[in-house]
Amino acid sequence: MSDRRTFLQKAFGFGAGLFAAPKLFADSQNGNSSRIRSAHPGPAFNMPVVTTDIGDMPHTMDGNTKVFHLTAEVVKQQISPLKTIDAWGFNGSAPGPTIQVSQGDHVRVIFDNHLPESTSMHWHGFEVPNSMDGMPGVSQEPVKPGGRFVYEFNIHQEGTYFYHSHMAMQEMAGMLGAFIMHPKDPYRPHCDKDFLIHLQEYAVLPSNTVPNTMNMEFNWLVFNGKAGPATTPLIVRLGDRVRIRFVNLGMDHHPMHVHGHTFYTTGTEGGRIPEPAWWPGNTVLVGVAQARDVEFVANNPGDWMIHCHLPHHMMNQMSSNAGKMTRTAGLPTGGDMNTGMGMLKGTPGAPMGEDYGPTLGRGLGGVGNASDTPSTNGPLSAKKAMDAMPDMKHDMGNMQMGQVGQNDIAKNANDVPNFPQDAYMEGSMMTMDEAVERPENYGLNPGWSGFMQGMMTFVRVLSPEKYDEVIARMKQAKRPNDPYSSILERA
Ligand SMILES: [Cu+2]
Repeated sequence: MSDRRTFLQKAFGFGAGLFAAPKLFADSQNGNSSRIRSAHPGPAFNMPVVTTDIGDMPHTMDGNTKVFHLTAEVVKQQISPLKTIDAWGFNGSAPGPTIQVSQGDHVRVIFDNHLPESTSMHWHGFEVPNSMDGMPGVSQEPVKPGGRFVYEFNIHQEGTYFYHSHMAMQEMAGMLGAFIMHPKDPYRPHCDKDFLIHLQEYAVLPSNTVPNTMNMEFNWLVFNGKAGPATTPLIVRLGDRVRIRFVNLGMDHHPMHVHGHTFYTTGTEGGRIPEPAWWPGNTVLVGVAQARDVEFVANNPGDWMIHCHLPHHMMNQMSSNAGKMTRTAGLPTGGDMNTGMGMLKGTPGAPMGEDYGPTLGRGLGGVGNASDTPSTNGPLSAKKAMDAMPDMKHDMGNMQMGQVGQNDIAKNANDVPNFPQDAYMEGSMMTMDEAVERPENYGLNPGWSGFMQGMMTFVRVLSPEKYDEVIARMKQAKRPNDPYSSILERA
């Protein structure tokens, strides 16, 4: 802009004052200039994108070619402190690491298949030659187990793109990743922080580690491969202009909601939206196979939720039934979510049948049972269940279960229809601040983690002093391949 202004000034002798008018007009058109401009503006440049909990894929140069090594493999993905699943991903994580290139780059991706079956790599939305599209059996032969395929193409687009296996079930097992094409001309206004959040869902039965890619009842809803409260918050400084790129490669659409701020949707999976066509909101629907970039000035201090607004996507280990039936004395035990998810055998073949009723989706063999937790065929005693989850804070006084503590529930709770709606799901019972401790969580309200599940995280809009303190702690942690490294290097 400044170059152009200088040029125009020279060419036409325009005074600087004339150029202030269009900017004022643009601001008033958008209602509030503080919503549009960062509090600390500088020259526009492309900030590297931070993919929390995932990070970037490194590259090497071969002449003018950016070379990436992408390996499809089975990965252990810890989605929550007590839940590690066997996903299929890339280079050690699911989703795979984010690839970042610039418009005009020439890119080579050396793709190795370490999976037990064939696959290929599709470049979603890329305008590349057909032979590079990664459609197995059509544009190329499938890449066999142990096989390799080299993809090579020019980048002439810009925006938020992604890569994924073109085998549907492989995609649902975690085979996806982000591919950022930074624009040759940096976007304006400049964003001080640029984040990416993958939206994914897994169906993993209790005491299992393998996602059932055919199941439509997803019980683990994750951002960048982590379920709340294990998600890492987005750390920003008060006044920063922030971009968040939501990417959805799953089975459901996700209405992504940000608290405390009004954002503009500035980009899609097809690249940047011209500024006059941006639209304001606080919730943006991110459909399957879509990306949505939103931008806002973080001018409202505090720890603000970012979450999918589908109620079932704000939970972990969801189950089918709730209500009084779970609270009668003498529960038949051992019923599990296999049953609760509708995989009934024998009679009665209905979830509400007496044989199953009280245990459905609740009696997982113990309170808060999870795959990596010792389990029995019968209920664990409260003590055993707690001993098995040492990192969790078990505040008996605050437990929501009427049998244990009374603090959080009314005396007549068991007589109220529909109670409990959220036993096992929410509340301070499952507080695990310490289990998910990390520098980005420093200073959060004690007990915060008990109310974070599924697709939930924060954007923490911190005062300069608090921001500096959290950043200092993040630096101090010296984490290898820190997804935040590009910000920490600048801080
Ligand atoms: Cu959702």
